[in-house]
Amino acid sequence: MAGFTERASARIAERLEPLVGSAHDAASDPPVKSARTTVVVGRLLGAAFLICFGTGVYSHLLQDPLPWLPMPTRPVELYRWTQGLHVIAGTAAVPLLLAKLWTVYPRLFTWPPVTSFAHFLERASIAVLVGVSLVEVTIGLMNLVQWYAFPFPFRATHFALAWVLVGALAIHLGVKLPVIVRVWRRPSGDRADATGRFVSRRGFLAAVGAAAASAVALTAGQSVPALAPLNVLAPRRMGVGPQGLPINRTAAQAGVTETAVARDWVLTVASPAGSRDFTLDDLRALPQSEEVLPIACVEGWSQSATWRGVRLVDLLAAAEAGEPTAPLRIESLQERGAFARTEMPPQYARDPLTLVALELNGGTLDIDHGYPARVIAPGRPGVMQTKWLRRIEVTS
Ligand SMILES: Nc1nc2c(c(=O)[nH]1)N[C@H]1C(S)=C(S)[C@@H](COP(=O)(O)O)O[C@H]1N2
Ligand SMILES: [Mo]
Repeated sequence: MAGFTERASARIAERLEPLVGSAHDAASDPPVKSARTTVVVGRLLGAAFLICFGTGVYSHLLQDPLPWLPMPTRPVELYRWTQGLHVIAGTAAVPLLLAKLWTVYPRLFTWPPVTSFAHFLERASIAVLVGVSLVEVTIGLMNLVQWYAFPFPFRATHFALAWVLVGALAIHLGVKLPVIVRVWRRPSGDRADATGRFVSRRGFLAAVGAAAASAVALTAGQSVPALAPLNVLAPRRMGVGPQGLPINRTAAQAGVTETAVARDWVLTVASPAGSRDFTLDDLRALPQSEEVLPIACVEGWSQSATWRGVRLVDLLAAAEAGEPTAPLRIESLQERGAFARTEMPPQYARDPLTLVALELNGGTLDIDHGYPARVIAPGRPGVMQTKWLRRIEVTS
């Protein structure tokens, strides 16, 4: 099998070579900018982008579910892992992308710009790849620090560009296959450049690796407990916030400081069978359950916490709302904003771990964590864990 793959790629490489023109590992290239360096950095960057793509698609499927593709509620930390990985790989991609561009940038401005149709395809795919990659990592980083200084919606744009990036990456890999295959087969080794200066390829790769590792080490602590002490760059710190848990949007930012503590607050549970209002005392009088579940924010930070409250299935039963078979509509006291309303697919509503939480880490929910009541469900993105509940509707 390995022999076959090797022969096939060698054959493709042979065929493509005349189309692509001279490969750029000419002897005059300094080793630090040799094809080998570019390919090695490219491999890592490609891996980082593919991790980002896979975990990104997963995140979008959770946030915009397809009716025929039910997403899993377990393991409870699954989204914590996938989204933590997404942000870690995206962070590592920044130094890798800069290094990759540095090794090739003189070639980006060669003249004449286009010599053949194959060359045109190659150059067009590279232009798209470079442009889209830079935009993707830039708006991704800006989203981490919640700096929305661009005039387009983040999530839809980040997602659409990801598909463009993966398409351009596939074309790029096809076109560059001869160089990639050649590098794969030839033994490595440093050599001095034409001017006699010795620029070490290994040294360069070590520096790039160290930059990527530091970027990850100084931020990954927002989701990886063991690295928490090193987290000096990420905006959220593990354990820092009311009740030892970070906050994404405060009650003041959501405009609920008065409605959340109003004396006449009730949680309405509605269904085709009718509707029932629960006061906070009513909710406290129902059987209480305690679960350890994470908040896993799309922006990369995540943390486990102990939640206590009414199982959603018990609440629906108390309201005689029946077994959920369609998405629940969940509304917050918050009036504006994308998270004021969310939908919960039925498998989460039926999961016994899903709570209408009234307490967090042993105390009454802090107002910034969603007092009087919030949703907490296993395996879901933080954005769907609606705070300051007002109404839950079972649809059919
Ligand atoms: N009503 C409402 N609920 C919300 C939000 C919000 O802005 N409004 N933010 C969500 C996001 S993005 C996250 S990560 C979690 C954070 O929960 P915490 O602030 O209790 O840690 O709450 C979610 N619930
Ligand atoms: Mo979030």
